[in-house]
Amino acid sequence: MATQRTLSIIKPDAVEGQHIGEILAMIEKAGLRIVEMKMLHLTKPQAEEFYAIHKERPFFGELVEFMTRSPVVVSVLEGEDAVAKYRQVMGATNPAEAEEGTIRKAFAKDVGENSVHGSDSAENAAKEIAFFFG
Ligand code: D4T
Repeated sequence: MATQRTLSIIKPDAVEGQHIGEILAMIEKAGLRIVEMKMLHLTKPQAEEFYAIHKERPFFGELVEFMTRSPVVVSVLEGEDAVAKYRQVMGATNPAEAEEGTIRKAFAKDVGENSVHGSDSAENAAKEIAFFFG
């Protein structure tokens, strides 16, 4: 597998819970390199655009409200097979199904407030990185 880049978001619940440092440590321990990073407070239009693929889903309104509740930490991670590797580090979308040792097992409350986002393909990673970092 070649070197890839993926986009990570540490979501409002994890920032509010003061888990930024622990999550970044888990990312680095997995062998992923943080090559860009910033903290920002998403606006409603930004959150709606980022999650546009989910706009017909029943949870869309809640998702946008949650993602704009307080600041997030956005970063670009680089490494061998980074997209799949970071999704392993994150754990399942529903923390009740997340494996021991994953970020969501450690910090996430439920499927809505699930602490982190990671791109789900190399193609989406490129789009999401461009969305935040140009
Ligand atoms: P993200 O996109 O945040 O990395 O999450 P996943 O890739 O793991 O999960 P997803 O695309 O299926 O969901 C996107 C986003 O919507 C929230 N969500 C999801 C929710 O609030 N209720 C739900 O029932 C589902 C399925 C959580 C993540």
